[in-house]
Amino acid sequence: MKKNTTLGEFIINKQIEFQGSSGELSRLLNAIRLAAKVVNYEVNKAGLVNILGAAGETNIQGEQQQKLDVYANEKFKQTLINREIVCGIASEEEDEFIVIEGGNKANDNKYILLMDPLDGSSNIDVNVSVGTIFSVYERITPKGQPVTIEDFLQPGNKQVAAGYIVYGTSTMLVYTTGKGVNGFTLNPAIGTYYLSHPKMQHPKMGKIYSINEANYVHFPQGVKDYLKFIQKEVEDGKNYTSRYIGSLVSDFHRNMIKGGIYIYPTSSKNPKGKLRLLYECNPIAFLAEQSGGKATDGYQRILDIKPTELHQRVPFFCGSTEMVDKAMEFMQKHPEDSNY
Ligand code: P6P
Repeated sequence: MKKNTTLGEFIINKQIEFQGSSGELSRLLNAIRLAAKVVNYEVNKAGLVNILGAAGETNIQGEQQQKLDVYANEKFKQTLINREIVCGIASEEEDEFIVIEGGNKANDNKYILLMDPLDGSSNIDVNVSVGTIFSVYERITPKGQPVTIEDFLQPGNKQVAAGYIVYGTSTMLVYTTGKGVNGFTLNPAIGTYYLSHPKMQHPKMGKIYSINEANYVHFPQGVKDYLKFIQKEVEDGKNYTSRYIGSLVSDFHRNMIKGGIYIYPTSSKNPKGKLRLLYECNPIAFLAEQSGGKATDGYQRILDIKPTELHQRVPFFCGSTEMVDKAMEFMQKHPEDSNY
């Protein structure tokens, strides 16, 4: 497909490839495209108006909600509900999942969406890139009635689509529908996304490792051993570098382009890890695998984990296949840490 293809054209062309598709997924992706533009506008001007600072409330994670968190959550919800494209939504910013009634029409929709509307929001005040992460499934309960928690607790290997918007030096929308990963860059002057990164390939090996080493003393032994292995490699003249933005979307995006591994392990502070399985790890894992990378909890494939709770957390090892495999070698010497 030619490089100056717009996201709209790409979605239409891809829909044609999906034999017998109803167009619902295309409409869903177009709704995300619009909401992303609206949020991008606010994120980019956040420093200019009094939209920064905590909204004073805390979300279910016990984290101060930045006003932009709340704003992004509302914008994505509003766009999806107004267009009656999905029958249910789950969000990091919502304690419970949202049933979208909207007359029987909405209940007849087959897709649900899970999202982290603004991940890394603690970076907003210091002008570091943040992102929106989304994950799409087909409902599994019968159409025509309200969705249930069962629809949201599907393993990541059932995802229909997943992606992120990274609000960085440029705004990009990167997504997959299970046929590879493609990246689109927003031209803010005209509000159009253009295909800038077709068929993204995650390098099998890299030299970047992303982890918050301040928690080192609390890490499981396998992670400590992996970090010691890297330090030994550096001693032996191998080239590694530590890069940690504190924004999952940004760290993953960089590693997918340059190669690298991102690790958020368990620790005494986060006994199950910090990242949420349903709307952070599963979508990022889907993108990682679709671009040739890998994502595990240190022991098993993220996409095979059967969720038990909406906001459950898991340890996350994601990125270049050879780096994830090496880290897992060290983790598997300590099976006791697999029972988080
Ligand atoms: P820490 C942001 O809150 C986030 O969920 C990810 O985007 C990021 O990688 C991680 O948490 C940062 O966590 O504990 O290192 O500040």
